[in-house]
Amino acid sequence: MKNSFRFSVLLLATAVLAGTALSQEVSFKDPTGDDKGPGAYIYPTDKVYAAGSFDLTEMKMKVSGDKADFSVTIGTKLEDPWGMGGGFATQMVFIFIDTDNKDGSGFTKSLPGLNVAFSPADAWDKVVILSPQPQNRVKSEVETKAGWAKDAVVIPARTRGNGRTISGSVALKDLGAGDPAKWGYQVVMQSNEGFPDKADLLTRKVNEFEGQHRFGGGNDGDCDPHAVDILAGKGTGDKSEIEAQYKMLAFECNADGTSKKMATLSMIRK
Ligand SMILES: [Ca+2]
Ligand SMILES: [Ca+2]
Ligand SMILES: [Ca+2]
Repeated sequence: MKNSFRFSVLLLATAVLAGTALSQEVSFKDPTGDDKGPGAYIYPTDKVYAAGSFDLTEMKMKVSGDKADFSVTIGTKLEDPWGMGGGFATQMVFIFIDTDNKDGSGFTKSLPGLNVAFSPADAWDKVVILSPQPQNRVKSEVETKAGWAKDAVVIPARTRGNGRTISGSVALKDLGAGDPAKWGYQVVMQSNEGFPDKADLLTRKVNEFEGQHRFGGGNDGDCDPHAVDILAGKGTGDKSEIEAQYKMLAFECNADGTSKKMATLSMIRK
């Protein structure tokens, strides 16, 4: 009797310890008003692209047990004007993660349609895609257009928009081993394009001039980052992160629209 009592106390203590170790949150904030890519991007003209729709304000990853719950908050209330069924429609979010912190380990190129690179020190190992498209559609786009990355792409079974927040859960093991608090993160805010260019992964283009469904302020070629908002600096939401973002997304094009200097992203770390 005495022994079995001691055993259950031990068991309880272990469960409490494991509980604290396995429940943790990583979060970053982003300033408002910087949903302009490298500084001059303009939203498409159709009214579905409401002001603030691509203004990242926060990214949270909450680990509980074997799950990682991601939530990304933007500058306005989410709407579903295209009837996607998940409470949002125009946004698409890429959360790149450097899980091993090893210089040169991972990918320095990003996914097709984003037109950004990562520095070798911040090469990414996994990317979580939050899209209003069904998981199978995103998966098949990845297989067709980015087969090289298919084992690194993690897509929640269901991604929902509610209020100003887009959220989705994935299995922690799909992100890798190690301590999520020590990983590097970068968030790229894009727009869900149901009829993408043949090489683009459901992403909306940025052109020189904005159109009904095209961002403006960039280049008609693929030398401009197709990224409307990203994390920068220490990811605290400080106003200085606006300039840091514009600097990180700076790009140069050749006359024919090919890249002279590609925007190169770094990871944000706690
Ligand atoms: Ca922002
Ligand atoms: Ca472009
Ligand atoms: Ca930003």
